[in-house]
Amino acid sequence: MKNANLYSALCAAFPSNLGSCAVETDSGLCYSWQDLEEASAMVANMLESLDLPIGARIAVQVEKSVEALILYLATLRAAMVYVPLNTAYQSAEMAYFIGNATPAVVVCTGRNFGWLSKLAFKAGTGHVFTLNDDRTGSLLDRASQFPRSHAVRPVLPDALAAIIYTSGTTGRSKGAMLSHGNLLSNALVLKDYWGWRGAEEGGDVLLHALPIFHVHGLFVAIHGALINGSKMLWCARFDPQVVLGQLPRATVFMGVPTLYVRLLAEPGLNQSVVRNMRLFISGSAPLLLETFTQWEKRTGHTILERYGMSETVMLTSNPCRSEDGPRLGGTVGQPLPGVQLRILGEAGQALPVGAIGAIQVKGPGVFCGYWQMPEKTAEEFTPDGYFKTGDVGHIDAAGYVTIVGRSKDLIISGGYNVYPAEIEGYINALPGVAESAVVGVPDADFGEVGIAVVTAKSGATLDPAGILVTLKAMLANFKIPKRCVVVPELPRNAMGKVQKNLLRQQYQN
Ligand code: MLC
Ligand code: AMP
Repeated sequence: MKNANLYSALCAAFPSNLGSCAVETDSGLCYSWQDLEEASAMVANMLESLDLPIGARIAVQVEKSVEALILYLATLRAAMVYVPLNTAYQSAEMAYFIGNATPAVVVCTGRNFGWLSKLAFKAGTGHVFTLNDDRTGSLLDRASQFPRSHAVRPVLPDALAAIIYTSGTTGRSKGAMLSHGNLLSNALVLKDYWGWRGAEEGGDVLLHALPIFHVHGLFVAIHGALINGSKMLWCARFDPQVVLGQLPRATVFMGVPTLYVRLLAEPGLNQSVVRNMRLFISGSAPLLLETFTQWEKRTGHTILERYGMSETVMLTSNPCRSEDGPRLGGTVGQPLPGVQLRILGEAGQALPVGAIGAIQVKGPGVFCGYWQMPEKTAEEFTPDGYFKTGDVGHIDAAGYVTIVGRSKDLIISGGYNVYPAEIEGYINALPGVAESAVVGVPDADFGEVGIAVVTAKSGATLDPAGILVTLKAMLANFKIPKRCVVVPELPRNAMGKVQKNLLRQQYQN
């Protein structure tokens, strides 16, 4: 069997000088390529010693650290399935993910061990380890007793590498299953398309400031650097001042639009700070034309905007090389090599150039389905094998795609997805609430934020601030609507459906 393990491909690209720095943290620590190889070998050996079946899920909710990256690499090496979870998730959300993924191993911060281990053991998880962002925890203690060498387990391309939870339109999250083949093909395409420079061409250096529990920070950014043997400057969290301080040492930066908005607010952002930069990439949410233009004016660099999803990894990109065409603000560029993208009308007919319709895609990065949800998977694919993205847009004669909206009821806030149906479910269950509608409105910092519009049961009095406080105790902080208003009734159309477009207009300021 030809080995298609993603780790083998990443490792094969490590530079010949394994002692050189692979990851430098913002606290000044340097991890060499050899450190990544040996530490991931130790953790992989430890995972294998647990006698888990191939494909066992390793669910991870930890703060960003290089050790968390090592755990991801170890999971790949051991042919187990990595299930990263946002650190903002609270107990009810975690109970759902653990119940759905049924992980054999859960790794959490020491701070959360008490409640999370109880929850995991109850759901049948056999092992719960801790991993903190200061290189402590039972995971590393255990792994330190294992050998520093490890034979990567060979896998076929369709073997699962990760399950990424994306919220569902009906409220419950769905786990998108991504294979080694999905992730490797996308990493290789982006390596070429974005012109990553190997060490012999001066070498790219990636400034990594995104969280590592979603596709953008974990796959696009990390795979990009590793498969090119490029060093990463690692920021534990996004702090514009720290990023500005590191920019002169970097050549590539990836961010969601909010990161660019916040950097633009820094007086210290100027052409001198970005003098060594080669490429600024934006994605995960729409980049406003205003941000694109201001960035060009202030820095002299044209942001490259790309488009992707948890279910598909990256789908389209503006060109990197000028000979491939200009980077057009407001567009997400052209389909990447290997991606077939089409725009369909409401009756399922192919639309002409420029017409707005549903975006559907096919390609090597498109996932293997939703974990244990065959009906949902079937619903999201067309009979001829295209995935329905839920995004709405058009494509021009030169092949540039523009996203104009979404058919899915989704708010993207600072690059995180918030599904109104989930929040409405929680609000509707509160005492005195008759019904609610959560809508997204424009926001200068997060791009879009949620507003909750609520009606009371007859005779009940609601306290909008109290509703938000209650929600905060139950849900991840980024899901909490930024405002709550109580109204006598929600606007409805003739079919009785709540007219969210009217609410969006009414509350947009
Ligand atoms: C934090 N808050 C948010 C928020 N992030 N609210 C809405 N949307 C968000 N994204 C809350 C906080 O809980 C806090 O509330 C208040 O807003 C202000 O917080 P902050 O200190 O300003 O937030 P900060 O910690 O700085 O985080 C902002 C951020 C972060 C932009 C750095 O959200 C972030 O890292 N976003 C990147 C998300 C990402 O990587 N997405 C990729 C998905 S992959 P309170 O009440 O507690 O004070 C994908 C596919 C693809 O989409 O194509 O890439
Ligand atoms: P996620 O489920 O977190 O992977 O989010 C995927 C969604 O993010 C896509 O379906 C799009 O709606 C959105 N998205 C990603 N990149 C862009 C972009 N460059 N412009 C607009 N929307 C984007």
